[in-house]
Amino acid sequence: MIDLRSDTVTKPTPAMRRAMSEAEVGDDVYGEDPTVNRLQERAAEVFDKEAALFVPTGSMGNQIAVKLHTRPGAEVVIEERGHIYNYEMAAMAAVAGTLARPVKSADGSGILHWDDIKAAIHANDAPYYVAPTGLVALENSHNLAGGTLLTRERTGEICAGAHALDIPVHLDGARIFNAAAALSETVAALAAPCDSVMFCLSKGLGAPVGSMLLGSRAFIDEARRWRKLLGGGMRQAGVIAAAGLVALEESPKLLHLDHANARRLAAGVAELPGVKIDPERVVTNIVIFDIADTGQASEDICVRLHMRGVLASGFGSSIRMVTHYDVSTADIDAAVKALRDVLLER
Ligand code: TLP
Repeated sequence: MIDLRSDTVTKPTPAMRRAMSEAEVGDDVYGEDPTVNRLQERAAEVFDKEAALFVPTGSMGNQIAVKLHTRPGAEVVIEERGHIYNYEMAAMAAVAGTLARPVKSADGSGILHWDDIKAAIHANDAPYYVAPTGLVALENSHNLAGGTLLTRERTGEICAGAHALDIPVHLDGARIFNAAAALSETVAALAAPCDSVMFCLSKGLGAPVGSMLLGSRAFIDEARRWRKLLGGGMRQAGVIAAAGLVALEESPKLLHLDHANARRLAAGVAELPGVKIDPERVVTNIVIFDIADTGQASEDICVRLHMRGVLASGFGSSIRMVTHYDVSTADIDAAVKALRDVLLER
């Protein structure tokens, strides 16, 4: 199977498995797991933030951040396809008691400008019957917008605008290492103006489990309490943190290969009848294309791709394919061929 459903499907590398089997462990609820502590210190260093917390999932990291930055009844301004809003089980309502205020990017790229955000903000001087804005939530790279990017400058502009109104900014950086590779920036520079950032070890970086939440020391101390409250206090978690350390050190340098494969995939599918995609917009490892003009349903196409050994995700009139280190350039060519066969078969 050529599995292009997501980069979450990556299996741990031999180096990760070795590190896991040799990991020194302790009880992390007591703060005594040396490998978890090392991962947290190293992540804080790489991101140039005061502190970091190892959390089981990206969703938990994001939702702790939403909870800590807001009060119940506040709104969270977020791009309309943002993961925190669409794919985290309405946790921002269930856990933090907040309401999403979704905004569109003017050009449909998913890349917001401060002006798009400003128009959606209810500042302290808004009429009393309007919910105040408690948080701006950004996503880099932006998954459902097709892995699009926020530059350092754009993030800085948005944070400056929000901070001038005393509104914090959280960055869902599940794939911030992909963003950094594509922009030739450091993750620290991309996250610098944000009050908190979450990134995933378990996506393109290839670790089996885990994400990191980063911010000020006081924020992370409080986040640790909320991780426990949500059932995320882990014990000998060094076994998985060890793989995370390998992922953090080794995997970022390989992401450009996934991006080249994504560009190759985009160029290939752009040639197929009824497929709409602008290959110029494919800049990281996510390829989303519209199949409305093929006259076929995305679910149906995915089922028939599956029969040809290719897994993809269909939603609405779109199909998403994500490249990662477990797919080769030959796999990409085979996937394009399988899609061509599926589309021409009717
Ligand atoms: N994304 C998954 C699905 O949930 C859609 C995927 O296959 O891409 N932020 C972003 C931007 C994400 O893409 C994801 C997962 C998360 C947060 C949540 O991470 P997990 O799955 O660890 O809770």
